[in-house]
Amino acid sequence: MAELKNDLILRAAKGQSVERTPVWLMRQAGRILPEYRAVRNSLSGFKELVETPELAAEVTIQPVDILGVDAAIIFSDILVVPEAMGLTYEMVEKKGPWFPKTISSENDFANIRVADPNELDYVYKAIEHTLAGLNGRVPLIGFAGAPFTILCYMVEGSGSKTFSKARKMIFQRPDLAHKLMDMITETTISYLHAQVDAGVHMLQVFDSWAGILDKDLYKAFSMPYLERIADSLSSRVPLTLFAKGAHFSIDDLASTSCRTIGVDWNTPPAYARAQAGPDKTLQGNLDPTVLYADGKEIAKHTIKMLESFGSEKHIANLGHGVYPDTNPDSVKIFIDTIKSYEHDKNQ
Ligand code: 1CP
Repeated sequence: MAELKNDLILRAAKGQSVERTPVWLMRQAGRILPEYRAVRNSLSGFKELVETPELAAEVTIQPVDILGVDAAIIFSDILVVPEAMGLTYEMVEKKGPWFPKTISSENDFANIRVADPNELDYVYKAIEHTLAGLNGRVPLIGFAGAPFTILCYMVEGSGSKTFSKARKMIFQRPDLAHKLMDMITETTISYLHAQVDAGVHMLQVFDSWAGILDKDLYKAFSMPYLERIADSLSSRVPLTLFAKGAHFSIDDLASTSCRTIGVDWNTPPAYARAQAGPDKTLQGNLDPTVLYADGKEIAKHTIKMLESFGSEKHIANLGHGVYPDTNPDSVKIFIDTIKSYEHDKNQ
């Protein structure tokens, strides 16, 4: 594999010193770039792009070329895991994912299985193509959804503001919720190992719906599975846990073997650091809507963020994925402000 020319993000994740803070954006591949839409519009839909390794690699590399980020994230979706387990999804234009079959009772388990990681071969091929195209310019991040967030989609069948069917299962059939998350966890662990085998340099686990639980439920229904994933993978590559909305569980996340904890924009950096302790790297956390402001304002908020996190053990990012109608020039201001910022290391 090509030697990395820019390994800032890996050093920051490991807690080593860096010349400047590294930066990337959640959901940077796709969404905001006209170059992405050109590729996407030439195809039958989202799934064709995800399942065509050459094209997935092309859109993975676009933000590195166009925006100048310090890492690429493989173009895929967290929903490929439930699909490999037996629940196929459809990506409905302008609406989002939809699962014709869901899990609501014991009987529905007949439709699913722990997936053979080879079923996701197209992802590993996309990783190999991406690494060849990157040629060591920046590291490549692999990812998966957290078992709890995947359960939300498998039970609910689509996006939701409340995921009340998933929460209902936790109270009515906690045994089924655990059985399902056990299967998701096993699938996810072998899937992430296969991504590392294919060459990704680091991993992120997205628990996008963590914030619909409280601390006790999160500890009982998400943490054990995140722990298993972190324990199995973090000796191979640095692993980031991003539990959106779960500021109340940063201390629990910090007790796992992950290297980095993602911080959403609602959580003050000083609070996150106090909860996480001194060892972990923190990632985040600019409010994505700041990127709708004018350039001066974007730079001001970005510098405030950099100063709040400090010069070490920080990977700059937004507090959640970049919104689709964000102007790429504004993203560029965010990135360039970070790249040109010099921390006062005497403070
Ligand atoms: O092409 C299209 O127009 C479809 C839009 C799209 C894209 C570009 C979806 C549908 N998924 C993706 C790619 C994707 N998804 C990436 C890789 C590239 C990137 O954008 O950088 C990643 C990392 C994801 C992860 C993902 N998918 C998450 C976790 C991160 C987060 O934003 O919280 C979640 C929750 C999903 C589910 C999903 N996929 C797509 C949509 C619209 C949704 C959300 C559905 C909902 O509202 O519940």
